[in-house]
Amino acid sequence: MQSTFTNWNDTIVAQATPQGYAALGIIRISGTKSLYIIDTLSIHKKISSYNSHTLHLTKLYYNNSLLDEVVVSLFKTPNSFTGEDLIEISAHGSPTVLQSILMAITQCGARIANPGEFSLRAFLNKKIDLTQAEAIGDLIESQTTLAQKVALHHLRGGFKSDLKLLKDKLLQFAALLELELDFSEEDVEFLNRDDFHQLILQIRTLIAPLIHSFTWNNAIKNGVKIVIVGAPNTGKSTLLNALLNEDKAIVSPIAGTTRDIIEDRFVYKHVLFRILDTAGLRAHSQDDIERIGMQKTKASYLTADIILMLIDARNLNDFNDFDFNEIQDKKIVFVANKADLIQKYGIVENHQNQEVLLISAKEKLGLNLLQDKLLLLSGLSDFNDQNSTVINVRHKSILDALELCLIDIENAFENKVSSEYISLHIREALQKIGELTGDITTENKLDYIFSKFCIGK
Ligand SMILES: Nc1nc2c(ncn2[C@@H]2O[C@H](COP(=O)(O)OP(=O)(O)OP(=O)(O)O)[C@@H](O)[C@H]2O)c(=O)[nH]1
Ligand SMILES: [Mg+2]
Repeated sequence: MQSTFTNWNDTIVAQATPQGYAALGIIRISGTKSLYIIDTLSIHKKISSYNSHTLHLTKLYYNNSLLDEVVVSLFKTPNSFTGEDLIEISAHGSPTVLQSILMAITQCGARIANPGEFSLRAFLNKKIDLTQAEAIGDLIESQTTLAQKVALHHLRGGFKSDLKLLKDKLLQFAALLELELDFSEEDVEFLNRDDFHQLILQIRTLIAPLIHSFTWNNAIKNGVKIVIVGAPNTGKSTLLNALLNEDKAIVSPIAGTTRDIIEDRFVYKHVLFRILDTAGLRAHSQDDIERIGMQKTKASYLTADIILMLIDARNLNDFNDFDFNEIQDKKIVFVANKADLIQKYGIVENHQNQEVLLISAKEKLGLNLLQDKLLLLSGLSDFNDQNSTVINVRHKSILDALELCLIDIENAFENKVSSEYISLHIREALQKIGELTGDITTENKLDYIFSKFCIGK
């Protein structure tokens, strides 16, 4: 891909809404020619003569033929998303109409935007920092309200304010140390060593929860993975259907019905869960296909966040047959289905002191208990979206490097290593923070980050 930086002065255009038929379709133009272009198309109304932040109902024409009647939003530089003159055209959402408007705009001198180019311009014009730009991408991709809240928090600068705090503290630090270096011949100490140690600890305490929050990254973005396992005929497929509220998997009294893995998603109290129904596990199978199904089951529960172990409520000790060695580090919920046959619901304990939830998938009884338990095990039940959360891989890797750098500083201090050396490490730490907020970036890195956006963002 050509670098977006080389075409920095171009006026760019893109459809900001998805392709396909809809009530409305929005086209966005940004750059120095935006006003000229809209005036050329809106022959009866000179949009550029109005104030910024105004809306205009107008007809667009090209080569004397009417393209559409549209609403134009006018944003003049520097008060726009990109910081440039920016026009948003709300047209009728027909692909042919939108295509013809786009064509006319490019004929007037704009070019089709590269992925993420609007956000890139917003960033380059200092309208947003890098974490906010990335949050736009995360927000648009978010599939749950939780992911949306985290992204919105970043967009409002949540991450940025934490980082600023960090950076200020480090700068204070660096200044005192460098002062010491300037006066090195006099052998004075401006920096109180205890205060310094405290400060490093404080900074590490500040970033530790950020780093830890990445643990939730996958769960927030892609859903908590639950795999239902159990012997054939225990009602795994019936349970999947009950949780999805849909007849997704085939249910039958024949043992060994499910062979392939069946997967779907549901949201419970804002948390997205991915649930997988698998082939029943049994010690001996004569059937080749069933054996392949069982292998697939094993592969899938090894990557689960939560294993939902299902048995028949008529024998609460059936769990004993299961080989738990491979899944010792997994979260497991023990569920006994067909509780309608013993007319007992709620939480009981079996002989192994395992907590077992009694439910009936068929009668949809006890499901709330199970859902609450899954929510609890997901760790996201009391997730506080106001806390800064790192859900971006790039941020996580820089924070990891920053933490190592702080540990280095701490060790260097304890071992009475020279101030020059420590000051070097502090600079490195400041560099890392700059990389996070985008104060320090190379063109290549920016191109890479923004090219992952879709066109129109
Ligand atoms: N009484 C009662 N029957 C149930 C319940 N849940 C499932 N069943 C029945 O148990 C039988 C097996 O159900 P499935 O959901 O197909 O069981 P499975 O675990 O997916 O079975 P395999 O795919 O063969 O491993 C069916 O006849 C269901 O109607 C329940 O809560 N109560
Ligand atoms: Mg099944």
